[in-house]
Amino acid sequence: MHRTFCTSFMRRQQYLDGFWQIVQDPRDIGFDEQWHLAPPLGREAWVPGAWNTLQGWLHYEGVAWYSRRFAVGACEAVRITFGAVTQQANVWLDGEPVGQHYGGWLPFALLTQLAPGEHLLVVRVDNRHDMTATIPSSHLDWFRYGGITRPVFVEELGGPGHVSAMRLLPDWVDGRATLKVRAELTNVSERAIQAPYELLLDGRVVKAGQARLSSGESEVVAFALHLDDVAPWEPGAPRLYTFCLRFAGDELYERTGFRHVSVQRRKLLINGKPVFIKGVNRHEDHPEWGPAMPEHLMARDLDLIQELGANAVRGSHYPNDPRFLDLCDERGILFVEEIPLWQFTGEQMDSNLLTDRASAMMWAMVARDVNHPAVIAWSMSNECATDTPQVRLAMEHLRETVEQIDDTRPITYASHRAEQDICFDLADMACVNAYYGWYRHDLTWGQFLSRMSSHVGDKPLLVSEFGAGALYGWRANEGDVIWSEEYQRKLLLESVSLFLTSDDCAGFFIWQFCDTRTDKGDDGHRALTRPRHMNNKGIVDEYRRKKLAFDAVKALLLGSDR
Ligand code: ADA
Repeated sequence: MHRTFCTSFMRRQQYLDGFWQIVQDPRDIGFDEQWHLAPPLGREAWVPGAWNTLQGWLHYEGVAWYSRRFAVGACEAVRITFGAVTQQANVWLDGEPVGQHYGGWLPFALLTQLAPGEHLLVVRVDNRHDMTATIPSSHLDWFRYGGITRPVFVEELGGPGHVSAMRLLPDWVDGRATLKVRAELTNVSERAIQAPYELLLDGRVVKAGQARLSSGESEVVAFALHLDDVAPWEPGAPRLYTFCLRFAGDELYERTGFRHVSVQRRKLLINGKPVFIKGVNRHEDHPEWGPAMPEHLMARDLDLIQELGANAVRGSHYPNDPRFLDLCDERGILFVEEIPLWQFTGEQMDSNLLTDRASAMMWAMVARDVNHPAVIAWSMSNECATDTPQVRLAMEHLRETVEQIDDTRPITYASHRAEQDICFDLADMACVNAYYGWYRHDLTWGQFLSRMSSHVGDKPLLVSEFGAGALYGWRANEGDVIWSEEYQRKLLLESVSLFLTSDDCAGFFIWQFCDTRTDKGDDGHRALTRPRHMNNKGIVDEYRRKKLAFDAVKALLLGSDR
């Protein structure tokens, strides 16, 4: 998969970045007309990309077919990884179905045999949203992008072995590094094999074993290690280690760092030291690129986030591009990662399909990102009806799902149900979204925090969203003029100052880092509170131009000893 480091020197790797053919299928006739054999001619679209950034396609929601040719050389097997297709993907190779996947921000991989030479790859993408079967639903405050939004990656495997997955679960206990490893080894050849595998750290073998596999068979190897001479990963000193697993003609590199995340008496601790979260919420969004931002723009966002004096990002509201997480690992930025279960009601969640889809997303997200030291917590949902038994049941499933893979990180969700919430016992830290001074004026922030703090007891309490809309360049010298940069600055200064000094608060995430495109909403209603069809609560605008609040919050954060 596409990372900031090379994942294998033994495989021949190519990205299918570039222009693909794309054609709309608004009546969804492509299946019947067998477009998978050769879709009709359409136009060119850049992959990775969202089709909404094509001229004339901004609001297209429906089915579209992508196609392109690519070539491979002689090899035992070919692995094709899609970083993300938003939302439903069906894939054909040379007219044959090879796979399908649901879920817009998570990867899927296909393993196949291909003759040397050119092949036709066809992908049907469906980004329709509704209120009963899709996650997210059609009720949203961000944009319903569609397309092949993350890189497509082709790897030629020499075989006979293949390291098809490797999960590293790092921890730092009593000053020593521990690592749980779970790897999947596959035989991609047509004969049985018996071969050694080895795990290397900086060229040194730290674990070795044997696997015996019949043709096409996979085996999971799992073991735990203690490692000496290893330094911890810390926000100010993010030491990373790269592990290589080799098996029968294949290798896979993964990177991790060792640290222990815990919660204790209202505090979040990393390696036993309390850390106060000074964070921003960030959508993956840019006017020209949509969610498919190139890596240098991700890095530039982090430059700004670090300049602000922040130490954390909430990847609201979906699994982020793995390269963004790699950059966070490298820079020591903490990250809270979430599945796109956004504002679902109890009635909606009373559905096996949605609960299963949410659990599958949770599983895939944790499995994909468990190795990132920057990820310090998993978030199960945002602003769902956590005051209802149906959502509680779904949250119980989600928590169990995480625990099957990872027992080292706090689990949380963002609540806007305040004292009516009945799920806080399922969270290791309590995250609350509230917009005092913007949507609500019935309490002060101090009153709200002290109420919530008694409600959640000993758990760390984080304000996972707060903020105010400001239109870049809209200035008002006097009075509380909403939408002005001054009003946003005032609101953020007051709330951040309080959070930085309150014993009730373990941290905060400003809503939001940058202005983002948003959905027109039910009957166009949301657009009435979203000038420019944007969520304007960014402290920088969509082109990352700083609003007044940026420097003001920066001065506060840099001057704080928290
Ligand atoms: C909610 C939601 C965010 C955004 C925000 C807002 O809290 O979680 O996604 O919609 O409100 O701007 O109103």
